[in-house]
Amino acid sequence: MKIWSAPTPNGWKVAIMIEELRERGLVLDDLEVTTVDLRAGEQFSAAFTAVNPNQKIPALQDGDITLMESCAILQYLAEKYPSALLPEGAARWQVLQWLYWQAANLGPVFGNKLSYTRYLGDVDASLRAHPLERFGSEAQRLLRVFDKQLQGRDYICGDDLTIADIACFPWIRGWKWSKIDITSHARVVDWLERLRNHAGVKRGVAYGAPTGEAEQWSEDTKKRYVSMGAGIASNDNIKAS
Ligand SMILES: N[C@@H](CCC(=O)N[C@@H](CS)C(=O)NCC(=O)O)C(=O)O
Repeated sequence: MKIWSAPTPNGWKVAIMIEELRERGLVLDDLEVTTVDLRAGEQFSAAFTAVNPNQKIPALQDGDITLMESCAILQYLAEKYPSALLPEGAARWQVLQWLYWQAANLGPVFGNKLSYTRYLGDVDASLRAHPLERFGSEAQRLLRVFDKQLQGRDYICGDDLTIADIACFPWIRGWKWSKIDITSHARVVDWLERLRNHAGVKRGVAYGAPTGEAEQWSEDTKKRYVSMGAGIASNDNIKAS
């Protein structure tokens, strides 16, 4: 089985999944993880496009199956290596519902807020004002939905960590970077701390991070991320591809 990834929120979902499966004693020994250099534009290469026509990480290939979309990959891995990360029966639908909620709402909204906050500095401030307001207020609405769901629950769907939590975690943990204030959502803050303490989560977020920087980036790493994101977010790049 091959996975193409990078140290970004959607990449970390898969890294955390691999490490949480290992925490549960599952053996993923036929696994090969390749890092795609997004700054160098490797996602646009013919070889990678053959695996993922959407030209974004992560992607997976397992025998005849090729998959794009991080949440589809989480579900695939959870089905291939069964565990409480994707329970059976009615609980499964709860998890899948929140997994799709992440893919359709939390990811795009937090991702767009991040882009306008950090990566589109060359775009006139007056043009950025509306998307910043729109994605900022929508992010706060989603956090209210999330906080309410966590009422009486340690994890999104109950007492156990699932792939829905894994999908949401990398975006929520980057709240300072995207300048989406989570501090008025007490249950989300507690949930974030709970997730951080999982051994698999700790190892997963360290994938691709300079040693010791998984939680707190150096100024050099921040600069590197801004330049990487600026290239990805720029319209010139979209035209070129
Ligand atoms: N909905 C997709 C989003 C994937 C995505 O946006 N990946 C980003 C990194 S987090 C990427 O590859 N960006 C490179 C580009 O846009 O050129 C998923 O969940 O897999």
